[in-house]
Amino acid sequence: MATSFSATKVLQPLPLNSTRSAEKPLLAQSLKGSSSFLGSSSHKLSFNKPFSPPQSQRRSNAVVAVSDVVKEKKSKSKSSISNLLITKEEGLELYEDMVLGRAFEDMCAQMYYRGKMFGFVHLYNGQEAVSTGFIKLLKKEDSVVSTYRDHVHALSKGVPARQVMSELFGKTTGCCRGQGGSMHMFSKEHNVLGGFAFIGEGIPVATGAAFTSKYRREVLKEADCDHVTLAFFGDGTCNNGQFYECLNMAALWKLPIIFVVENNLWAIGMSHLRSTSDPEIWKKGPAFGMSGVHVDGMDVLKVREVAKEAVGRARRGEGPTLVECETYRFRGHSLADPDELRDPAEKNHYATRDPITALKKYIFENNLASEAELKAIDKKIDELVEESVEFADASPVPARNQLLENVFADPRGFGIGPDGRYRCEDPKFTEGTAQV
Ligand SMILES: Cc1ncc(C[n+]2csc(CCOP(=O)(O)OP(=O)(O)O)c2C)c(N)n1
Ligand SMILES: [Mg+2]
Repeated sequence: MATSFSATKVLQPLPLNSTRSAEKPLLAQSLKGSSSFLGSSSHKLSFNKPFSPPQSQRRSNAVVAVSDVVKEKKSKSKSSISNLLITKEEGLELYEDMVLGRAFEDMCAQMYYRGKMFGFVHLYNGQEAVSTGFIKLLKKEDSVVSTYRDHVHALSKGVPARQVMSELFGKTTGCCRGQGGSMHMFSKEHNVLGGFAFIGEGIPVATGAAFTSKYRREVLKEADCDHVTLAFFGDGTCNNGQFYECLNMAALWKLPIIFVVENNLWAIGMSHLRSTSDPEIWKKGPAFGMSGVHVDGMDVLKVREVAKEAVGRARRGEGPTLVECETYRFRGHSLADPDELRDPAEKNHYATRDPITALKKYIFENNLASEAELKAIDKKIDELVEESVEFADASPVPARNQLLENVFADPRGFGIGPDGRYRCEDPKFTEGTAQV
């Protein structure tokens, strides 16, 4: 839909014979970019200044609200049905997925503080429009690669809530049999190729998955193999070398991959604008010969329009896309983070842009569904999430001898002693011995 792209900034790769000299000097571009892009309040290191909405207003030419897109469409045609960005069924599917993500994460917070989960737990609240907007367009065979903030990506891709919750509880019924935990969601069946604790670690895995699809189609002649891969990662991760290496390879080999940057403006307590020379991440796509797109990541309909274009390009064999979704996390970096570094005014500003509220508004304004219908979805999801907790709680913990499974290709010599038994079966195993 042509109008939807008024909601975004899109850069196509430069033609081979063009040079940067035809453009504005890079430094000027970057300075201009940093003064007119992104809504973080701390880029001038003015942590205590009141949050200034003009930042986001100044870039509102590029990122407009869904309601504006709709208004624009309405003025061109009188048929309201054909103007809509989604059908009723699509609207309800998107709503349900976002509500599931939110309710699941809220429940995780409760369970974490009750001591049901171990290690770090990073929640996705506020970013739901990105996961839903992209993943709900995928086929089952398509792959998703996530980060440590991975529960909701797994849910959107169809991993049952009870399997994700059980994994968080470290139980055998979890999607990794309780061996992965919060940061390592994986499901072969759903082509969720992992959450990763090290930042940037998933990007080469995603690039490899995309290479596999291309190899199967072009070398093994599996003509129907048009699978695409989505790699999700954050703004802070874009300052990591693996990101650039993979952009290069993906563009070079025209891989069916979409690099989805969830720019929530912060990397733990480090402001994106303070740590990145050119904060407009989407511009890095054309530098490698691929399209770069910036989209309002608090608006699921705009994300979905951008995703359609990028997924279509990948499926047609026309190569990768770099999409920067500008979003915000509503909670601290992890549940162990007191979240005292971010300006409350900034947090309040983004709270007013809640992606679930925005979709609800769109649904009501366009008479796609009634309040009762949405409430029924809320209730269904609450029950589903409650059930996932009951299931996880009642599930068994793994046996001790599962500890080293899937850690080494052949655990003999590492985890298995000369008697053929797992060393971890020795009651003294957890006391820490140099032999293991
Ligand atoms: C290789 C590596 N270096 C450092 C860290 C520590 N670390 C954990 S999260 C994080 C910030 C990442 O921020 P971003 O990519 O913006 O993702 P977000 O948490 O905002 O989703 C860092 C530096 C890590 N996990 N891995
Ligand atoms: Mg971030």
